[in-house]
Amino acid sequence: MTLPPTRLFHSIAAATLLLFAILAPMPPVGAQPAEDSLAECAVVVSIGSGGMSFDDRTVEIEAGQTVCWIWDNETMAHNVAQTASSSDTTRMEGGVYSGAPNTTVDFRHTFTENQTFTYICEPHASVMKGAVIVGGSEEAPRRSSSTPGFSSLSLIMCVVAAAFVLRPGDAVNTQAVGDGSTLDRSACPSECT
Ligand SMILES: [Cu+2]
Repeated sequence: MTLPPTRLFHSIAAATLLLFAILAPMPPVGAQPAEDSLAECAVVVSIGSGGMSFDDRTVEIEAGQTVCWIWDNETMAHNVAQTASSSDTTRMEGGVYSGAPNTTVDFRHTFTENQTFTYICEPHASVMKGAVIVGGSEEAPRRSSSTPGFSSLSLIMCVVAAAFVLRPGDAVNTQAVGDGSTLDRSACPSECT
C-alpha cells in the first residue's frame, strides 16, 4: 500500500516547513548587533515620525556622557548645529556642528561641562530645535525614574495582610473581655461559687 500523491505532497510540504521553522531562528553568521556601536550613547536622538522634528527635543544627561544624533535614509537632509540660545535660528559660529545636512547622519558629542546646550537643524531651523541639559537638572534623569507602582502595591498588600492577621485576634479578645465583665454571677446555678 502506497500513499496517494496528495498525501505524499502534504507530507513533504510539512517536513519542509518544519525544517524552515528549525533553521529560521538561527542568526546569520558574522552579523553584529547594532547595540554594540551605541554603547557609548547615553541618549540617541533621531528624527520624529513626521520627518521634521527631533524625536526627543529635550534630553538630560550628566557631564561626561555622550549624546548621539543618528538617522538613516531620511526623506529630507538634516543636521545638528549649536545655537547661542533657544530662540536662535542660526548656527553659532564655532559651536558644535555635525556638518552639512544629510539624509543619513551619525554624529556624536560628549559633553564635559554642565550647561544647557541648544541646537537646530539648519534647513528647518524654525521647527527643528532641541536642547541637551547637562547636569543642571534638580531632579534625577527621566530614564532612571523610580517605579511608584511597586510601592503602592506593597502598601496595599501590607494593609490587606494586616487586616487578615489582626481581625481574628481582635474578635477573640473582645469576646473574652466582654463575656468576663458582663458575667452575672447571680444567674449561676448553685454549684457555681
Ligand atoms: Cu531638518
